[in-house]
Amino acid sequence: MPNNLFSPIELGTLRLANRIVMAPLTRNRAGAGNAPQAMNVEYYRQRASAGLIITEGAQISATAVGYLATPGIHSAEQIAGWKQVTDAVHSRGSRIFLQLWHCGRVSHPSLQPGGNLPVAPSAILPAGQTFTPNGWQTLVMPRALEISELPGIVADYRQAAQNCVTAGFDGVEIHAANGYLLDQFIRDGSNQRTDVYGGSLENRSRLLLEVTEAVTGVWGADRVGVRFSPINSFNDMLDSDPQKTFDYMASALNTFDLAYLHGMELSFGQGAKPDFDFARFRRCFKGRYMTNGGYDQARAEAAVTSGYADLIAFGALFIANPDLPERFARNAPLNAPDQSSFYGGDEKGYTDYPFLT
Ligand code: 8OZ
Repeated sequence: MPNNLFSPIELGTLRLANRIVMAPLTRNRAGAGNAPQAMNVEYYRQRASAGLIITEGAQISATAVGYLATPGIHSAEQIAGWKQVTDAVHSRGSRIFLQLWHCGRVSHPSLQPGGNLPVAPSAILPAGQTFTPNGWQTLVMPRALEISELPGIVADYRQAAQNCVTAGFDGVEIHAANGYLLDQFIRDGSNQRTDVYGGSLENRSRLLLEVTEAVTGVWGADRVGVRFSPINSFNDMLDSDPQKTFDYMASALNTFDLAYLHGMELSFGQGAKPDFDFARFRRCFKGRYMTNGGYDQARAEAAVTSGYADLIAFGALFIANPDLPERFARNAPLNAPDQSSFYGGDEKGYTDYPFLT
């Protein structure tokens, strides 16, 4: 019998009840000090029939922030807030990884400590906007990181990973997708460095691999996943040869024996969508593959039964259907996601989607 969406799966010593994953989803509803608050606890608790929950991106440091009201994982109150979340998810028997996030150039001085410029591999102005205390703001020219600052960024990832242990998580996902800092180093449209962090693929992978080394040093490799988005032009991202770049990145991770590689297979940016062979990319990675990007139940089942993917992450469907696995199992109708309440706001469009009766 081939596996299906409801087959349990082991990630190292971690047993997941099914292969239905709640995708990482920015919702901009953190509380004071960017700490998770009661409604966030309820939101994740409601969705704990997923085999695995990956949290929304959480800032690894105060400078890693890129948007208003996104949670961090660097202060005591943030760690305490996340502990409430992990306790709630564990009380329902599910598992939860935190997504480690550094936004890099996708930020704004109004969000940064001291009103400083956001940081990036290179001083290249990205087209785009972010949501700040003063509403939507156009992105600004970032400051290129000095090579001497990079060990500090790796140390911030290490400390954030350690904070995830304290907060009771089961593991972490390194966000290297969607145009944020690690992706900015990987793709050559945003990285024009002339030091050992730019130029060749080996150099462009360096920060990712140093971060992965640091984070797996805290957690063990089998509790760490990495997320890429090879064709996503969101946040003004571009690469001159995405297939070569991301086949290289996927292969480079093989030395770690990670829990999974996570491929976000869509583009939600304005730029051109390059040709890309995801099956080839997936084969470059020798471990478990999690796929994401507009999957419905039928496509997800096909991806698992064919062996293409081991896990499927659902985003919008999990926003709108807190009991998504049960709905799939019963072939029940799905609630439609309300886009207008995705980012920011209160319980409306967050914890008030109905369960099956
Ligand atoms: C949408 C809006 C804000 C952030 C990502 C964290 O794309 C995000 C994000 C998505 O990974």
